[in-house]
Amino acid sequence: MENSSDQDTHLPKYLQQHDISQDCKELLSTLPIEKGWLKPTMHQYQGFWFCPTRLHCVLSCQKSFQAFDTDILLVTAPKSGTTWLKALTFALINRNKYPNIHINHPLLTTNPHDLVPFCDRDFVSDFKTISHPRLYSSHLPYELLPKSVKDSTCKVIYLCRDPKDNFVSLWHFINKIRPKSSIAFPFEEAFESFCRGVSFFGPFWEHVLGYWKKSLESSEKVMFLKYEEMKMKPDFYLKEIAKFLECPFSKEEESRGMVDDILNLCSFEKLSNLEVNKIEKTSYEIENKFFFRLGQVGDWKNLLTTDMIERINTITEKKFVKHGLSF
Ligand code: PAP
Repeated sequence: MENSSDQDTHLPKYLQQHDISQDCKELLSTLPIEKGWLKPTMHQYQGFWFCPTRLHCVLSCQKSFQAFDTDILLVTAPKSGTTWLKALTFALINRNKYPNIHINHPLLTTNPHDLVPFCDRDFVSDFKTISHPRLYSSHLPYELLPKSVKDSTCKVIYLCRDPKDNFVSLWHFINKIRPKSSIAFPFEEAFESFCRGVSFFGPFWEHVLGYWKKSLESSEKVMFLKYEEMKMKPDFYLKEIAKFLECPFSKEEESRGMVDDILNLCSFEKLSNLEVNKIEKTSYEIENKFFFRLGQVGDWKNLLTTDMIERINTITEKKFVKHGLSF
């Protein structure tokens, strides 16, 4: 078996540990620590869990990222539908720029993750060249967003997903990107970790609640969406997103079939079958195909035991019901 630094070189670059700043290393040594899903450790910073490399990026984002009032920020807990939301919003706000959606649209040749960067990971390199209004994303909990994001009038769209599907999707994804030589995190152990809140940017429930509460308080700032509802009524929600971003579809656009065109372009079936998403990698070296698995609601029924379902449902009810939120 290889040691952990040998395994590091088989991970995407952004998960390799040698670039972590001295400040971050010092901070890491003071934080609560748990066994990681992918890397040996995860660390709890201001109530949320991170692997060391991402915490390094999060700290520099918090320190230096400057939001503009016109920015659009897409936020998800990992595996809640980030790729889909990125595609939809990119296509929506650029619909005048690329009217010929079936022929020369960037989504036909570029993975949504390379069109919409993460401010908590990529901003140092990419954010100077991004055109306005800037569209970018984050997995950060509301509490940890850079101050300028909270203070500005920029718009935040949050997409969440049933924690059971979120866990199952995360489990599959981690196993795909894990170096082949590394020891897998056993399913039961991963479930245990997830339920105790120890998952990327978790606790999952606190992540969701932060944005849910903010959306109730300030609905012009934060739009709160559920993956399951979007799957059921995608046209309704795409139009709602357009209204939220103050670029509603005109009657003429609707009658031209613009809403359906965008939904078709961004559908799981279309995106997952594009050459770019079958054989290429993102700029941060993850195979694009790993972001497309099933794209359905309810796959948890195939993996979770009755006890697991009861456990996770109980946590969800306990945490969410008193805030008027349910799945
Ligand atoms: P990320 O947070 O790491 O970027 P994210 O896109 O949220 O990943 O997670 C991928 C999930 O979204 C996968 O779910 P699954 O494992 O349950 O299948 C993936 O299949 C699903 N997904 C990707 N693209 C789409 C799409 N266009 N429509 C619906 N679901 C999608």
